Amino acid sequence: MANPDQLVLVFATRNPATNLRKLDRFLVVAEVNELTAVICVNKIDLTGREAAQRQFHIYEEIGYQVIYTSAVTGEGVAELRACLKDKISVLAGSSGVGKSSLLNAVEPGLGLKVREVSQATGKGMHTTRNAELFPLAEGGYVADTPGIRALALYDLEPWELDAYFREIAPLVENCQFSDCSHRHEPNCAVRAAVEDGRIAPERYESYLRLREEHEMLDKSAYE
Ligand SMILES: Nc1nc2c(ncn2[C@@H]2O[C@H](COP(=O)(O)OP(=O)(O)O)[C@@H](O)[C@H]2O)c(=O)[nH]1
Ligand SMILES: [Mg+2]
Ligand SMILES: [Zn+2]
Repeated sequence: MANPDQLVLVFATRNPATNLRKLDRFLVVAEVNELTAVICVNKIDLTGREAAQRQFHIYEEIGYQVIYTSAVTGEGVAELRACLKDKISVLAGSSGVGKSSLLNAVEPGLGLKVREVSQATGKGMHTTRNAELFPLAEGGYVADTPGIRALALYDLEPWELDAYFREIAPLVENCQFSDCSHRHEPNCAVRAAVEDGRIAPERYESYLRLREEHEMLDKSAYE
């Protein structure tokens, strides 16, 4: 596939429940690959726009574009369409968040298969199998991926994560220790920012979890 210009990370306000850890992981993937990340929060018809904004405003605050949509009511679809215009975009997100529905709304005529939700389990069946690149009438291309949940961040040293959390990156030079892990060291600028609300606790939590994961990966590489 041609190099994409942007990664559109699709999440649902509910059904399936929002997984912010996953969003933070995707954002790191985007930063590592120097891809613009746009966050699309779908199914706002289920919660209302305000509730969705309360949940996602922390991402707007750190500079990501967040588009609030409903493939059912059409709200936000024009904004999403404008965002996709003339670019090569990859839509990523868990199955069931509404990626195919959104693309059908953006581009009537695509006729992408929307999965049926099983009445018995409430879980959907997989219908999107392989990534395909669709041309958009207004210009640009978009790929509907089968989900990039398998995306791991192998070639990354734990401390390199600092650079990929936008709000953490500029602070680390103020930590007392240059190899600060931002966990327990004295005079840590990152923890200070978490304590006085400049960094959202959820984001800090994601940072710590990803870092831990990388430390494990690092260790297992030598075993
Ligand atoms: N309420 C609501 N349901 C939606 C919305 N978008 C998609 N759905 C439903 O969510 C389910 C999964 O949609 P689909 O487009 O197949 O998701 P995908 O797996 O991400 O491609 C289907 O039952 C859709 O009808 C939305 O904005 N609001
Ligand atoms: Mg789909
Ligand atoms: Zn620190």
